[in-house]
Amino acid sequence: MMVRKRKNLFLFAFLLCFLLLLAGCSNGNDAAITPKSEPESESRPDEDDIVIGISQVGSESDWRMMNTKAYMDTFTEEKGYYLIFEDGQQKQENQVKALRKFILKDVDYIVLAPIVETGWDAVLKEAQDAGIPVIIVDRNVSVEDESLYICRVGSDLMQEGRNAGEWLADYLESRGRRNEKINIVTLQGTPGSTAQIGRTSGFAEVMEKHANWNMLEYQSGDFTQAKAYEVMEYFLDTYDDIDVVISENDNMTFGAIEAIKEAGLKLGKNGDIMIISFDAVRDALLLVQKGEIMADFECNPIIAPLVEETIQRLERGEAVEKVQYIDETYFDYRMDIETLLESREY
Ligand code: GZL
Repeated sequence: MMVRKRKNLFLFAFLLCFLLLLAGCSNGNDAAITPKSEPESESRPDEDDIVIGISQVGSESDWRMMNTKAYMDTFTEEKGYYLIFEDGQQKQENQVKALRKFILKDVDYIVLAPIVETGWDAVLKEAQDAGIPVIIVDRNVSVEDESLYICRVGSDLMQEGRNAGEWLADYLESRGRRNEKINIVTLQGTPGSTAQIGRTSGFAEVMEKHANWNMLEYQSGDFTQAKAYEVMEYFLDTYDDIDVVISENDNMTFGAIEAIKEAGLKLGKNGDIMIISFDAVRDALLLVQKGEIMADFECNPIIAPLVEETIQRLERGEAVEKVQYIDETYFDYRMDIETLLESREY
């Protein structure tokens, strides 16, 4: 009897342990049954790191990817920076959230690449009240109170548009087409972005000097290849005789070229349609070399070094200019692109 009892006791104890073990596994505490993967302990800035919060537009274009890479390559831990990078995924509300996160984290600097110009006053005021300097990069903001940001570092986007217009005027003059009626369509970038506003208005300024230039229509391709392909298809279905496409970035140009070729039309100076583009990313310059893009106006994405220089100046207590433009150029079908590409960073 004792033996059985002891056996029973043993059996009971075994069953009890087994049930407890099972309960431990099934009490919803996944940690007991899933492999322990200790969450990365969020790294912390060192005492004297300069903590920078960067709110980026998104990853909509080749240009943007290079712009982002330059920030990553510039603001490194080795150089004493602690970078918090937030991709806005092309939505202003995501960027506003990112800025509020940076304010909560009390970063030393906020670097904002604003997707559009308006809608920033409130959150920039919160940053100012928190004593966090804001540097606007790439595009611009339109705010009531310019003291809400320390400075802007980027391109003169309106000048890019003017340069494109003057290039077209010179080209047409050189081909004896000065007074010929020229039908133009424009693939615009993200509506309300400085790049779209600047390039459109800069080109329009030159167009006013040429009564024979006829802007058939503006449509947004949102700086993406896919949207621009659709818009170019619409343009080709709607207008019989398009002479020039103004495309406000290279990714939209890639989409436009696809649609134009599918329509059986030829590109270039001896073709049906000429394209003038912006950004001058490597893949587009190869198309300039082929003569499929007539001219490409550079928008230099490597802004980060000038932003770093500006932050270092601010760290030393120096005053900085309200706007700092980066150097830019252009490329056209007459140039030796292959040689130029050898010395080009992007
Ligand atoms: C220009 C930049 C634009 C590029 C596009 O400064 O904001 O945004 O021209 C990018 O390629 O999407």
